[in-house]
Amino acid sequence: MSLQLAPTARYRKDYKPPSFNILSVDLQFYLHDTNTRVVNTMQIERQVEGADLVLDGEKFELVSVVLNDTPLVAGQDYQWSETALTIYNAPEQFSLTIENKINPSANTALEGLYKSAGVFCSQCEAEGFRFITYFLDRPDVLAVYTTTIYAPDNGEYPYLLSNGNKLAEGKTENGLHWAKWHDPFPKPCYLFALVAGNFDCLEDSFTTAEGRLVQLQLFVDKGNLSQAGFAMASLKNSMAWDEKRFGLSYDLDIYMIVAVDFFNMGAMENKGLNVFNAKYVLADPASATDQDFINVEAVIGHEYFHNWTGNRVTCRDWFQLSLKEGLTVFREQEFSADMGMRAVNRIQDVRIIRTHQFEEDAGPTAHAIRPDKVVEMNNFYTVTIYNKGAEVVRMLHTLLGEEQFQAGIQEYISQQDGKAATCEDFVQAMEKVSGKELIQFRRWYSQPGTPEISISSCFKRRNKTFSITIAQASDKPSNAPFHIPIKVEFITASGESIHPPELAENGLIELTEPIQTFDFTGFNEAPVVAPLANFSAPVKLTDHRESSELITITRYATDPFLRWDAVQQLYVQALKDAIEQNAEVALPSALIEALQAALLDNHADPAMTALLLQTPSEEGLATEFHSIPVEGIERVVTELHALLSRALHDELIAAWQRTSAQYVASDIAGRMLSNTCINFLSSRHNSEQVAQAISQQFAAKQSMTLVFGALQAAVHNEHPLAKELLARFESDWCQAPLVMDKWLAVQATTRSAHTLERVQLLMAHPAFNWGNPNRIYALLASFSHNFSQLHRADGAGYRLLIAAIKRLNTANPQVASRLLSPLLKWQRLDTTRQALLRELLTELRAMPNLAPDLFEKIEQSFAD
Ligand code: 7MF
Ligand code: ZN
Repeated sequence: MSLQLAPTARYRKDYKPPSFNILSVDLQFYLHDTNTRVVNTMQIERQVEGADLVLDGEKFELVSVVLNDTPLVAGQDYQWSETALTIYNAPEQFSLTIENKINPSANTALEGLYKSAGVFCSQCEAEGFRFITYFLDRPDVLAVYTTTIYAPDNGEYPYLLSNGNKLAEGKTENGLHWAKWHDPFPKPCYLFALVAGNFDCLEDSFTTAEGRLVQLQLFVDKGNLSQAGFAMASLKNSMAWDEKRFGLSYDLDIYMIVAVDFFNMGAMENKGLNVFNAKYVLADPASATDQDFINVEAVIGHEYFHNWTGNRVTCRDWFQLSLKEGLTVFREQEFSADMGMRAVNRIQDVRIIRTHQFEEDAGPTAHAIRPDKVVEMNNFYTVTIYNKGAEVVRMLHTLLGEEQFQAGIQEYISQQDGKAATCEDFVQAMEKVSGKELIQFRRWYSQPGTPEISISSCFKRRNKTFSITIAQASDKPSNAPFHIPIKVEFITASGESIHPPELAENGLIELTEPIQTFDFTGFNEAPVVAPLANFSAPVKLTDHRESSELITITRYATDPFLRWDAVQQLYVQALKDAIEQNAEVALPSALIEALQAALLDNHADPAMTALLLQTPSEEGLATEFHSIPVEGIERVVTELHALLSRALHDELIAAWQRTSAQYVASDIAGRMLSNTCINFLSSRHNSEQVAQAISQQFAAKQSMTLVFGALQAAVHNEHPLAKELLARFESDWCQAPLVMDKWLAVQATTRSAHTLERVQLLMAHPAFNWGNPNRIYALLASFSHNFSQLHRADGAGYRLLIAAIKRLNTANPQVASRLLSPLLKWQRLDTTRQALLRELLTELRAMPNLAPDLFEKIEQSFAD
């Protein structure tokens, strides 16, 4: 046993307001690669009699502490440890100046202030400001920041950026230049940002609804300006949309976005100075797919929308993270939906919830959207906090309607502007404007787990009544019943939709009891019940449905999500049946006919047809099982792909020819269908027609969507053309790292027995780089979601991933921790795989200097 000290847990119930408040802070940075000097002057006010001032600070060198112009004496006036500086006998109101030194070049964790690829860059959320200087690093301490940046005036750092407005700039006598920034809005330190480097800058402006002119600046690496236009347009769209739909305008005179190559996450909403991973900024049709464009728009929107939901109103403590993230994801989803394909977006969001959030709920790291206990905050940027959090906000929207929901937002913001709020404050605002009681609804914040819904019905011909009985259960036995909004449609066998008088206009039923019956009148026959329209709640429907009913829903439901979901249920039932009966996969012929008809229908939305043909992923199917049958899942998913390729062959050819003949620049939906078709078709290895189709599509150099679609189809289906296309793609794009990420990912996600050896080779390829998170995500996170190859029976997949995690443990724990998640569900695997994983995880746990990020997750997976 190693004698490592367990990192300490923090509990939501222990929240206490800070003993001191920091009103304002003046920061001076003297940038240097290995020895950056920070001078930090804070105006501080005591809040609690008798308390010591304990400031957070880690991994830097303290130079001096001065209180009201008096130098303090170590050991007498203050004491410091690895993680904190304690000042004794601090007065009521005082100024405190701390000087310290940091080494940005050595900072490979990319948290705090770091230097990568010639750029100084900061990332402070959640608790990274403590790596920059001593501070009260908690979101309920809001200060006004003035920041002066000094850097060598040698051409390496023409841009010196921080939050707010630039007050002044100049040069010193000793070869430095400087810029001074002031942010008038009080903010927590996690929203602080500093960037210094050499960029190209795309300039634009936006006039707010009140007629204020806002300067917009988008900074990208030299030479990339031509790929910045779409992000700028998305920013302006976001600003206009937030005014129109939420009545919220931007508040500073300048909005800056910097795209950087080395970044752990997608992007960061620092006040007035967003920092973005370059992959969510740069996009042009030749090098970025349609999905890349959609992601850029969504992430630009997300960070912009944080200006009100996160920055102006921030979080009281990190247990409230979903207050800003769930709400901002909801806003971003609505923005994307209003900008483009609402139904397609909704279906894709539901897929994320079902494959990843339900998976998290079923595993050892399950947590409520407002957790009770945290060891390492970085582990809580999860699909539960973000995506389930957005679903909870969406349920409020469904229960209250757009008008009352918007009134609730206005109420919440006017009450909490400039403050640090809680989830409770948010629900109270919604309650106040609507008069709707949300006591039981609050359980969505406190209880983890996925509710399971089961529906039975009873038709009485004599009095034409139809009643449905809905039962709710939970995968977490201690859960009390939830308040669940369930939107339903009733459809007759002939496809008529029936709206009984007892059903609300919008089809909404509110389930609050463990079991509850709802009565409806005016039915001449028993209708087909189609529950959960628009996925009105993040729940599982557990009933086994008749194929004929699902076919009726697919044909006639008015809600596109319901039509798509019925097909998904047919796929899942067929796959589960084949596993359980150890039989070959078989689909109802009515489904095949419906898919054939959809492929041939000139008037059907090609995007919806593409989604109907999207079969369950192996990971998605695994969430259907408590005990995961790895080989069975791999077998039936492969069989279903082959079955559809065979049964739909002629229609796939026809649809591919139709869509590829009529591309226009904006035809995202057509390209989705082309790629879907070519993917099925590529499983035919000896068809000249198919080989030609692949080659023709791969040659469409103006569209990365098509080029990559063809490449992926060939590689994933191990088509004879795959090798050659990979080589050509590599030689075309070897100078473009973000495009090479696709090349790495497509190989790492191939369901082939050779994939693991290939990934091993690729770790030594020049396109890979252990220091850049994007490269690690592209190759290794992709592999970690390659179900069949990760779970190879010989354990080689596990060993590869664990070795990577060990290598990253000290270099970049956040990235290491993300790679670990797919390995934690060992308790749901067979005994052989359990043994393999237990041994590897035990070994990892014993590692010296194990990062708390990894410690917390391993502990959770071993608990009970
Ligand atoms: C869209 O939430 C959706 C989610 C934290 C970093 C961005 O704005 C953020 C930051 C993580 C994981 C996902 C996202 C972000 C972060 C994200 C980005 C765009 N406050 Br970690
Ligand atoms: Zn966010």
